[in-house]
Amino acid sequence: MSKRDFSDLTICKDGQQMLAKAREDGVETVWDRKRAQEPHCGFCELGLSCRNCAMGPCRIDPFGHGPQRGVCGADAHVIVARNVGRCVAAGAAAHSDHGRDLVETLHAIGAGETGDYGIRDPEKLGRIAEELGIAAKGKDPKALAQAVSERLFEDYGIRRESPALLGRAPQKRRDLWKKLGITPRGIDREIVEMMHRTHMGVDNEPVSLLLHAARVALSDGWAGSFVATELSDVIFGTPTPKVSQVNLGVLKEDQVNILVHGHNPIVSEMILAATKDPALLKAAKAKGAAGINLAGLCCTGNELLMRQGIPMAGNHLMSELAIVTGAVDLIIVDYQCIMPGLVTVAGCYHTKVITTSPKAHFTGAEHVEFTLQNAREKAKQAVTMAIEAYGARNPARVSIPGSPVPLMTGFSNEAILGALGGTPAPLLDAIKAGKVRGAVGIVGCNNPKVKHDYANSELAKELIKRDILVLVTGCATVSTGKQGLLMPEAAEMAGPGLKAVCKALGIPPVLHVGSCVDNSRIIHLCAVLADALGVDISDLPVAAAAPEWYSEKAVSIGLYAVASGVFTVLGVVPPVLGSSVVAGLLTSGLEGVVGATFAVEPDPHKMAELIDARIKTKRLALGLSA
Ligand code: SF4
Ligand code: MSK
Repeated sequence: MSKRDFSDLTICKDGQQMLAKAREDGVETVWDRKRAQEPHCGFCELGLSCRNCAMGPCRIDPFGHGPQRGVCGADAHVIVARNVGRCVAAGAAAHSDHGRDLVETLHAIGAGETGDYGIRDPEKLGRIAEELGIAAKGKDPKALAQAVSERLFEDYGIRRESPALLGRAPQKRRDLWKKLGITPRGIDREIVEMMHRTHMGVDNEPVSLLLHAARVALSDGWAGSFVATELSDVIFGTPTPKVSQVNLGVLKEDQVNILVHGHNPIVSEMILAATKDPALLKAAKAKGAAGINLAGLCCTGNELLMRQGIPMAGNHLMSELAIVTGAVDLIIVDYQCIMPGLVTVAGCYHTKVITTSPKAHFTGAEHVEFTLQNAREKAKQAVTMAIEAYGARNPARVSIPGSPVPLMTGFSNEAILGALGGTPAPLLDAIKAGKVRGAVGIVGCNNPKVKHDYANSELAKELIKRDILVLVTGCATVSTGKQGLLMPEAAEMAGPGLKAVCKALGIPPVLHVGSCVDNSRIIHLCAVLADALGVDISDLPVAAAAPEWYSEKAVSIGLYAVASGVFTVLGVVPPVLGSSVVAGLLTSGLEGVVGATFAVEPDPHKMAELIDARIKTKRLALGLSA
C-alpha cells in the first residue's frame, strides 16, 4: 500500500505516518482487518438476518427470490425491527451500566466505604439533591451522597413511574412521551423488556418494537447517561474551560508514557493521581525517564480532558496507531470501544495492556482489578508496571509523529451558562438576531468504513461557516480538535455572526462538551433553551449528527435525540434498509409522532445542507429570519 493509499484512510498526518510504520513493522490494524472482512454480508447489512433462536439462523431474501419469512414466520419488517431494538438495548445498557458504577461510587463515599474517592463538587450534589426533593441545606455531603445515590439506584430497578431527572425535559415533551406510552420507567426495566419483546414469539409488530426502542433510548439519554455525567461532575469536579493539546505528538520520547482508554473516570482519575506520586516519579527517574506522561484515548480521555486538561493522544481509530509509535509503555483500560486487536498490536511492541474492570477481561492482557476500596493502590501498581515497561522500550522502534495541536475544552453547561453571565438569555438573543442561526451536536465515533476524521471535521467546518454553533462529544472531539477547530482562533473560519459572538466571549465556534455519556449535557441545554422560549425541543433550530458512527451506543444516542425532538443525521447507513416499514418510520414517519426523524447522508457537505435546511425551517416557524 502506498503513502497515497494511507491518505485515503485518514486525513490525519499522524495517522498516515503511523499506518506507514505499522506496514514496515508488520503490524495488522483495524483497516487491514476490515479489508479482510469485505465484502460484508449483504443480509446483515440490510438487517435481514436473525439468530434469535435455534430454529434459525434465518435470513430474508431482499430480491424476493428466496425465503421471505424466517422459520418462526417472522418477516423482514419484524426481523429488522427486532435487530434495531436489541442494538438500542445494548447501547443503552453500556451507557447506563457505566452510570450505575458512578452511583455505586457515590454510595460508597456516603457510606464511608471508600477512602479513595470523595466529593469535589458538593454544590452540584446539593443542587441535584434539591431537584430530587431531598433537603440539602446544612446537610453533611456524605449523608447527601447516600440519599442521592439511593434515589438514583431506584432509577435502575423496577420503577413504575419515571426516572429522577426526567423533570428536566420540557413539559410539552413529557406530555408527548406520556401520550405515546414511551415515558421511560426503570432503566434496567426498559432494557430487559426489549430483550423480552425480541425473544421469539413476543412482540411481532415493527411499530410497537420501535416505540419501545425509543423508550429504551430515552431511559439512556434522560437517565443512565444523565446519571453518569452528573455524578462524574459531583465526584471528580464539574468541568471549566481550559486549554490542552491533541494528537500523537502529546507522547513524550523521554518520559514514561501511559495511555488511559475506555469510558469511566473512576479508573483514569486514579491513574492521574498515581502519576503525580513523588515516589513513583522518583522510580521513573531512576529508570532514566524524565517524568511520567499521561494522555487519553476515546471517552475516558475526554473525561480527563474536560475536567483535568489531560491531553488527548487520539480517538477510536488512533488507539492501535498510538501503540505503533513504540513509545507507549502502558495502556490501561476500563470498558467500551477498546478493540480486542489492541492486545495483538501491543504484543508487537513492549507495550503492556492492563484491564481493570471485572466486566471487561481481554485475552492476552494483564488484569489488575480496581475496586472502590483498592483503586489508589492498584493505580500505583499499574504506574509501577509502566515504569518497568519503559525499561524495556526499544528506542530504535520509537517514532512520535508531529507536534501537538492546542484545543480548548471544559464546556459543561454550568461553564457555558457561566460564560453567558448565568442565563441562557444572551445565547437566545444571538439566536433570535440570527448571529447564531442554530446549534448542532456532532457526536460519536470513527468507523473504518469512513475516511478517518474527514466527515466529523468537514461537517463542523461547513456548519460554523453557516453561523451554526457546533458542540462536540466523544471521538468527534479529537477529529475537530486536530483541525484546530476547538480554539478561539477558529472563529475566523466561522460566518460573520458566529465569529462576532465567539470573539466577544473568547470561545471557539466548536465547543467540547464531553464524552459519549455527556450528550446528556446537550439535550439538557436544549431543554433549557426550549423552556426559556416556551416551546418544545422539536421547535428549536437544532440538530445532531453522527458522521462516523460505529457503536451500538451511537444508535441509542441517535434515537434518544430523535425521540427528544432533535433531527439527527447519520453518516453510516444503519442496517435497516431490508424493511421499508422500519426505514420509512425512522426517516419520515417519526416526524409526525415525535417531531423529528433520522436522515442518512455520508457526504458531510450534503449533510450540512440537510441540517441547514432544517434549521431554516425551524427558525421561520419561530418567526425568526432564516
Ligand atoms: Fe429464525 Fe425466527 Fe429463530 Fe429468528 S427467531 S432465528 S427468524 S426462527
Ligand atoms: S469512545 S462510542 S468510539 S465516540 Fe465513547 Fe468514541 Fe464512539 Fe466509542
